[in-house]
Amino acid sequence: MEPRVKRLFENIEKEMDEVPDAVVIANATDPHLDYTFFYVTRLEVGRFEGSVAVLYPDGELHVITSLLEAESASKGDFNLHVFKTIDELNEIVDDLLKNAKKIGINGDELTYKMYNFIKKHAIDNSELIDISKFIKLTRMVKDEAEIKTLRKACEIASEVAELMIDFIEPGMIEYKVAAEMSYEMQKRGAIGPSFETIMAFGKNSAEPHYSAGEAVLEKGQFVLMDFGAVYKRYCSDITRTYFCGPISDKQRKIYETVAEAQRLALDTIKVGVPCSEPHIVAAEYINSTEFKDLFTHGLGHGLGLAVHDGGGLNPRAEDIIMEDGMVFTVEPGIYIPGFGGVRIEDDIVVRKDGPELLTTARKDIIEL
Ligand SMILES: [Mn+2]
Repeated sequence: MEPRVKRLFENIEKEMDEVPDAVVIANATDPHLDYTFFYVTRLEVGRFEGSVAVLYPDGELHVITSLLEAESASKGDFNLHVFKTIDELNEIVDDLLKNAKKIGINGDELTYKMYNFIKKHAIDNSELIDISKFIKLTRMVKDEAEIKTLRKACEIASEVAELMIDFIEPGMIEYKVAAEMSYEMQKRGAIGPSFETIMAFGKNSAEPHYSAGEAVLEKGQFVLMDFGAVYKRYCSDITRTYFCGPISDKQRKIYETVAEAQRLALDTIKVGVPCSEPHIVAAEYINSTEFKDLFTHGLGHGLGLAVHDGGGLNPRAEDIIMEDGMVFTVEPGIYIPGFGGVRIEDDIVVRKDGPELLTTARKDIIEL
């Protein structure tokens, strides 16, 4: 019995009259892997291309994989089926779905090819239903094992953010600093960066989705870094903005405004609050200052096995109510085209009385 599988079916049951007889999670080829496969199997190692998980309402979990992944899969706690030939694969899946009149699929992640694979193995007159909404809701609420892993991913990123305070100097190139950060994260146990590291000097910091280019750091510039670590498949995501001194009055004002917006947003976060609330509070504050309309994105997103793990803190999320264990980024920013920007991002767990901070790097005004 896998409690995560059980919880998924419980969430389906809350809204659907008839729950599916089975849910099938099917990976195609990397990068078309459904992280829900890793969520239910808890497998920390292995790629599992072409592997399939079959989930039943009582929490029973079956995993079908090839010989290539047999060793990695043997570490899991589920019913394992290893196939050597395609005929064997077909036989196993046919057998697991022989009583399933309704089959749940993850429409958000399933490729057309794997959809047809499931359809081929479903019995006649069976129905395939998209249950991606419930998968998202289930994965949004992290259990303590997940939070422990996320805490470590965040600790690695926080340490590296602080390490950069002494490392970065005028004359350095953006991409070389980004490379140093990846190296330092991996030295601390990360398997790699959780996305392309953003290292933006000067006016480049006004582009929220810049990456790292060839700009050379000069005195008086913003230094915006947005990055994260993958640890045991779980992602952290942190942003710090430093200044290659001396800092100007305008830079200071932008920073203090973003920092206050983040404090106000964090103050709203607790169990029972709509996910739209923190964004509204942060945006209203920024819009009441001279930096009106310069906060141009949502306040935060869900975080977990994926960097954008479903759900988020934005004005459209009024129907999703915060629950204990939800993990979000909280990242207000102000961006002035041609001048530069500031973003401060932390990762938090929603708790009963307020947010539990997972990222801990310094965020006072720092002149390098
Ligand atoms: Mn983020």
